[in-house]
Amino acid sequence: MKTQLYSIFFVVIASAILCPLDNGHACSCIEPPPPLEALAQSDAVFSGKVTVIGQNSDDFSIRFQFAVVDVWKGVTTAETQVITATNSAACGFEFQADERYLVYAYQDENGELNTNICTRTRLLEYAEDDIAALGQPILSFNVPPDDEGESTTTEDIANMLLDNFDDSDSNGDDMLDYAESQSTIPGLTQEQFDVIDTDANGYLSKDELQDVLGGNGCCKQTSGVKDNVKRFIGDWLLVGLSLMVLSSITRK
Ligand SMILES: [Ca+2]
Ligand SMILES: [Ca+2]
Repeated sequence: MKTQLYSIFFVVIASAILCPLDNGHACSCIEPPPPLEALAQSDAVFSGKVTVIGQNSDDFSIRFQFAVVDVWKGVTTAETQVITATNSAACGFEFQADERYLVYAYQDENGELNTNICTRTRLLEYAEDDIAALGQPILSFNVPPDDEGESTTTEDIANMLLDNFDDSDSNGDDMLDYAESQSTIPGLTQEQFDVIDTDANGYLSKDELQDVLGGNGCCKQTSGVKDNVKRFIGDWLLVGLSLMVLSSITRK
């Protein structure tokens, strides 16, 4: 019990010491405009995954390399770099490796893309409203594979198209053209489409889709289940650990 009181006391003291310092240097922002206005004001808007952190950075700024996924403005390459201040007190955005973000960036005097926490830049998983408002990207690149099992591979694309074949086939000719395929997978690129369209007639047949899956559509779903099981076990391990820590504290 005593230990507990001490630790609460410590936290209170620590925050009293740390917070004023932090506030003294805090970055203050005005509320960013809604997505379309932010799009108009930005030089570049794209979604992408952080691949390299810190190359060619200096004391004040840090450079992040992104594998670009979707572009709404200002990026034409599959890789791009964005600079931000080194810490959040200077409004720097703390990008994490391998995470996906929606980035609103502006060009500095050297023509390099910059962003900060005062923009609408955010983790992609929290950017649903922005994505909806921004609409169709003007450009998309092959999504770089990651370990979250997202729809990235040709197999995944074929799986999704087969699952939604009849819904996608809006003219009912038993084939999917590019536009019909995009109605199921908005981010689908012509390149990805062409890979599956093996006879290059501009249409995907069920046979072509099944060929991609080796005829039996194996694997994908089971690996998803495996990931979920792994996550589930990981969660309970954490809960167990926290309980152990708690009980050891209260015992004292
Ligand atoms: Ca069709
Ligand atoms: Ca075809």
